[in-house]
Amino acid sequence: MAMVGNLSNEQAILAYTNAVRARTLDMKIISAQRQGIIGFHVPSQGQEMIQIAISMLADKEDLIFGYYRDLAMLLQRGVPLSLIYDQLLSNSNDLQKGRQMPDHFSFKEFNFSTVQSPVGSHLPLTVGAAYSMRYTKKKGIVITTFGDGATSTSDFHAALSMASVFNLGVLFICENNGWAISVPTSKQTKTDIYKKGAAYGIPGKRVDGNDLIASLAGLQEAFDYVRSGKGAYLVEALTYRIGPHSTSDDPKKYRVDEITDGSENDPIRRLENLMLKMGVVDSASIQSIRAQAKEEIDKTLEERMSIPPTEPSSIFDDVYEKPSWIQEEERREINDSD
Ligand SMILES: Cc1ncc(C[n+]2csc(CCOP(=O)(O)OP(=O)(O)O)c2C)c(N)n1
Ligand SMILES: [Mg+2]
Repeated sequence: MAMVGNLSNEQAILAYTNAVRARTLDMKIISAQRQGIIGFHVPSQGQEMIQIAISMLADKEDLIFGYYRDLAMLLQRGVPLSLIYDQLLSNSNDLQKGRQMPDHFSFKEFNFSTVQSPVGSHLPLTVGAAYSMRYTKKKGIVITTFGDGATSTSDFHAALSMASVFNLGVLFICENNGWAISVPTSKQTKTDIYKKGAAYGIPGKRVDGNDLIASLAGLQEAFDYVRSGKGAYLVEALTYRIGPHSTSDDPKKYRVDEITDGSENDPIRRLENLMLKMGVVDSASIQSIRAQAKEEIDKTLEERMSIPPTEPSSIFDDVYEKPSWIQEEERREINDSD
């Protein structure tokens, strides 16, 4: 039977479907941002394959410290679309009660820790989390993703150093999309990112993050290494940011797009072509996956938009065990001004 890599047909189709869902969702969010429905967005387009590969290999008990561009990873991990929209909309169903910028997700049930805004600041936390997991004899490893720009922060180096010295189970995965906003990777580093592990005694490898099968094969070795208790591992996944850094950015000012949505070198198109070649899907099933994704993504946004926003007075919740009289007074003022 023809197969895509070592994947069953079901696994390949699920991965493809989630990549298409992520791409479609991304475009929907940008459109909603332009209409003033969602405040801000950091697109994940182009980076879907490495993210899907990470989720395919991660176990449920593994703790993920992702970053703001990991939409496809979340979908493949099984996070419901409705919860993603609730966060983006800051509605009253938002698990973070509207206290985070859009895309700064936190899904405890899925072992996905809160996305941090300051670049690289989550990396030292992964070391603490891995230490705690070992101390409390919890199963699983810690997986973290970050951009090429994050490797220029001191937090990256502090994290690698500590993870190595304490022999901790952290899988560091750099999603090198070639850019840190308008700064190309060549202005971040003169050496290859995956080689930086060597300075800390951490093995490193580079994978083609735009190819699902290559990503899975490359990552497997890294997962096996970390799971075996040997220590941390650094993977550099070469990928590409299709489109702007965020909805506040215009990349035409500083670059020519090398990969565009739907072009032959688009990672989703590459998987699609492979699946067609292996006879895993035909063009009718591709059309149907795409149409279903669009319908689900349009319909779910409509549905979640009807949920009322987070109550402004909820800003006082979860801060003190017993609110002071000043906070009670302020809460009353907010409620009275409604
Ligand atoms: C400490 C810090 N410095 C600067 C910024 C502004 N900033 C936000 S994202 C970003 C670029 C990060 O690039 P990279 O790590 O490659 O991730 P990418 O956005 O390309 O996925 C910058 C400079 C920030 N959020 N935090
Ligand atoms: Mg980058």
